[in-house]
Amino acid sequence: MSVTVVSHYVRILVVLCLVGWLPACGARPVTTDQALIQASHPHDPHAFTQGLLISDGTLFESTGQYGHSSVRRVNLETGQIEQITHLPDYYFGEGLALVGARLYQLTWKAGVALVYDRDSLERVGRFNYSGQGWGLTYDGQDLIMSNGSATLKRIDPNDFSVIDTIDVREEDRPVERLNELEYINGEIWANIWFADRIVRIDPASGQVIGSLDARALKASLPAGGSPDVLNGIAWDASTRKLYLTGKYWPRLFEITLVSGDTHAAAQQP
Ligand SMILES: [Ca+2]
Repeated sequence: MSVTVVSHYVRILVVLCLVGWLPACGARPVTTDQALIQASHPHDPHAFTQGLLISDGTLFESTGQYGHSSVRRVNLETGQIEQITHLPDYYFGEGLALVGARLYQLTWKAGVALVYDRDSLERVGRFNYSGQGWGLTYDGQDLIMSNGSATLKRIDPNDFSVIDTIDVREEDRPVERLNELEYINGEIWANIWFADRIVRIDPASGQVIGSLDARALKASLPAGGSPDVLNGIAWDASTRKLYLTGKYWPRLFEITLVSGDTHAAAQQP
């Protein structure tokens, strides 16, 4: 191969890398934003939060642990539980998503997705799935489900069949331990289990396009209790407000992002 031809191919590879068509070239540094607290609200410190979402200004939450799992409707401002359905002791509640008037709740290793009426929280159906169920969200067409690995599944909400998978990578490395999920403005946001960190994922490529350092939130919790890891992202599409909490956290935080290179803990008194 002549030098001219090699040079030609190198130029093509560089162009493909620049437009992101070659995954192996996608090792671009990911910008990490910080969480700036705008407000905080009471949150049940006994709730082992596994799923969180907001619809019409109301918080819906799934909690885990055998014997303590539930799905609940919660007042966003006061943290008061307005309605609750307890799960049988053999279910460990996990991710939660809303599709129309139906709530879908995963049950970790049981392989059962429970379906509830959104208003009454009465069970109206169930589906089976294979493997573990961790986080769940809805993009307006498909459910998106995590299982603790670096691979998300696209799920048909009509029969819970797997439509497709999304391999999540950050700078060419798989991102393991993807947990609670939220679909926000065309992106999938995912808690990383035990990292107090959230990654923002491009659903089409699986590439991490940004991240959020949320360690300042746990540090600002009042003393006492036994707060566990960050796990709960809820986006209120009507007010465009973002809420985060964690397992056994006594507060639910409304936050905004402080972009980029601000590495100091960004929080208001
Ligand atoms: Ca969520």
